[in-house]
Amino acid sequence: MAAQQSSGAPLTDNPEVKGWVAEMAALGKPDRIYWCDGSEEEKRRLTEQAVAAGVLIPLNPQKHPGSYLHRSHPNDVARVEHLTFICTPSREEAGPTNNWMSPEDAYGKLRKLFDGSMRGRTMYVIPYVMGPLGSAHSKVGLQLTDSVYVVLNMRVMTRMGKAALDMLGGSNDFNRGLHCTGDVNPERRYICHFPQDNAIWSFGSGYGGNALLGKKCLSLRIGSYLGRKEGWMAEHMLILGVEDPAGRMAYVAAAFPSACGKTNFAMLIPPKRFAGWRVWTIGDDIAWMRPGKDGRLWAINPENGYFGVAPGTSFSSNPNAMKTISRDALFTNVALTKDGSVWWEGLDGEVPEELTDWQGRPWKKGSPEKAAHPNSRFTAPMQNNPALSKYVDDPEGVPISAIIFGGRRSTTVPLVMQSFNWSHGVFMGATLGSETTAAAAGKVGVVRRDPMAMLPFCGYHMGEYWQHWLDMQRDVQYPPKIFQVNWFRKGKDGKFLWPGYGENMRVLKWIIDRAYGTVGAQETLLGWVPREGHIDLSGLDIAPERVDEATAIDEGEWKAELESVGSFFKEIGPKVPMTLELERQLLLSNLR
Ligand code: OXD
Ligand code: MN
Repeated sequence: MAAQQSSGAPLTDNPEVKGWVAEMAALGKPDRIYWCDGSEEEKRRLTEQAVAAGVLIPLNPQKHPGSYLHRSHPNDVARVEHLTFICTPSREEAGPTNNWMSPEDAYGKLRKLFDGSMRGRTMYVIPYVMGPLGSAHSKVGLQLTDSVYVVLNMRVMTRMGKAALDMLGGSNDFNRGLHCTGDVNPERRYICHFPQDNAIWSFGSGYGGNALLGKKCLSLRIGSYLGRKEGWMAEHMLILGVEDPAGRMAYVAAAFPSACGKTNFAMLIPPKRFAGWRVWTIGDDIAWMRPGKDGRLWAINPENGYFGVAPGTSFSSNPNAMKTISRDALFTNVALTKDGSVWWEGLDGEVPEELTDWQGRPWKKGSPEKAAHPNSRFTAPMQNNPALSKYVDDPEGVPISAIIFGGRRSTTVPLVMQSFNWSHGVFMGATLGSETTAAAAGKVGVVRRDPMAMLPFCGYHMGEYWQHWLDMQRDVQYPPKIFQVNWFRKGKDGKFLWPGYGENMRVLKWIIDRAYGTVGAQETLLGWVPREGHIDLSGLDIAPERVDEATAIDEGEWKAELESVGSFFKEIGPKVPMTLELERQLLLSNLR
C-alpha cells in the first residue's frame, strides 16, 4: 500500500473497518489514504485544497459567506437510472422495475474498473451516520472516494467523521461504499448495489445521487431492502411538523416524485390567514419509519442537509430555502454572476445581462440556452434552515399522523383525497403517477407510474415492496391516515386550478384535521374528499368554482385511470399483492 500522509492513520481500531479499507486500497492503489475526522479544521483544509485544484470556485464572501461553486463534467449532471443496478443473486429479487446484474458479474466488471483507478490520487475514508448520532434507528456507513467534492458534500449531507466510527465501535454492521470518479466516461459508469452484502460500488460519476452514497444508494435502495428484512420502511418522503396556535404538533410524511416541490413543501410558510401556525422541517427527501412501542409509526430523517434543485428556488417560491443557502452552501452547475454571486432560472429579480453559464462559458441575456443546468443543485446544512424542527436530532424521531402521496397530474386526480383505510392508502401510493415534462409544453403529459415515488429507489421487487407496506399495518396499531394530493390539476383553460406553494397549508390543515377526526368530508366512490366549508378558503382570492373543479371526481376519467393501473400491475407481474388488485377491481366495479 502507498504511503499515508500524517492524518492518514486509521481513526479506529475496528479490525473489520481497517481490513476492508486496506483491501479496497489494494484494489484502487491510491497514492495516499486520508481518514476524515469531520473537524472544522479539516473542512477548512480540504476546501482550500479543492479551491487550489480548481474543483471549487469561491463565491463573493460578502454575498455568500463560506460558499463555493462546483462545475461537474457536462456528461455527469444527473442520476443515471439506466446505469444503476441491483445486484442480487437472482433477477427475480430485483424485480421488473430495476436493472439487474448478478453479484459475480458486477464485482467482476467493477473490480477491473477499480483496479488501479486511484493511482496518483488520494483515497478519502468517510465514516458517516445516516440518522441522529446514537439513535438505534440510524445506520453507519463508510464511503471510500477519490473525490474531495464528494467528501465536502458528504460532510453536509450526513453526520460525518470520527463520531461515526465512535458510534460503530467494534461492530461489523456498516455499509461498505466504494466510489471512484474515474474518468467520468459514461461508457464506464456503474452504480451497483449489493443488498445482501450491505455494499455499494459506484464508478465513473461524481454527481450527487450517484456519488454521495449515503443518500439514494444507502438511505433508499439498500435501506428499503434492510427495512423489509428488519421490519421498518425507507421512503422517498419529506417529513414536516405542523404547529397550531395552541402549540399542538402534528407530523406528516409526504412522497412526491423527484422535482415535484418536496423541498418547497417541507419548508412551507403558511399564508397570512394562518397567523400563529408554523411548519417545521424534519427532512425534505427521505424518511425512515418504524413502528413505535406506543403503536404509532415513528420517523427519522437520515440526512443532515439538503441537496435541492436550484432552478425555480426563490424568495417567492421558498424563502426558507433561500435563507438555508445564504451561507456555507455548495452550488453545483449553477451560473455565476460578474460579482461572484450565483444565478439560476427562476431566481428573484432581473435576469442579469451577462453571466458565466454552468459550463463556464460566457452567456448573454436572451440566449436560448439555460444559464444554469436544469438539474443544478445546492448542498446546504439543515442547521441553516430557519424552520428546522427542534426534534430533528431526536433519536426516536417523530410520530407520523398522516402520509401523503402526490404527483403532477393535469387531470383526474383531485386536489386532495383521503383513503378509506390503510390498504386503500397503499393502493393510492402504489399507483401514484406523475406527468412527464410533455405537460409543460401544453399537451396532456405522459403519465409515468412512480409507486410511492420510489420507482428509481426501491432496492428489491416492487410487488414485494407493496406487500411489505400492506404487512406494516399489523405492527402499527394506530397507523397514519393516508392521503393523495395533486397541486397540478388544470382547468379547461389550461391554467392551474390551485395556487399551490404556501396556500397548500389549507390542504395540509384539512389533512391534519381529518387525521384527528375533527373536520368533515364527503365519501365518494374513490375516497373521502373535502366539500364546501371543509377547507378553509378565507382570504384566498380564487373563485369557489375553481376549488370545486380542483376537488371534483370524474368517473369517466377514473375508469380510464383504473384500467391503466391494471396494465401497470400486469407489468409488475404475479407478485402484485392480491389485496391491491382487489382494491382496483372494487373501485372499478363501483364505477358505472
Ligand atoms: C432526487 C433527489 O432526484 O432528491 O429525487 O435528488
Ligand atoms: Mn429525492
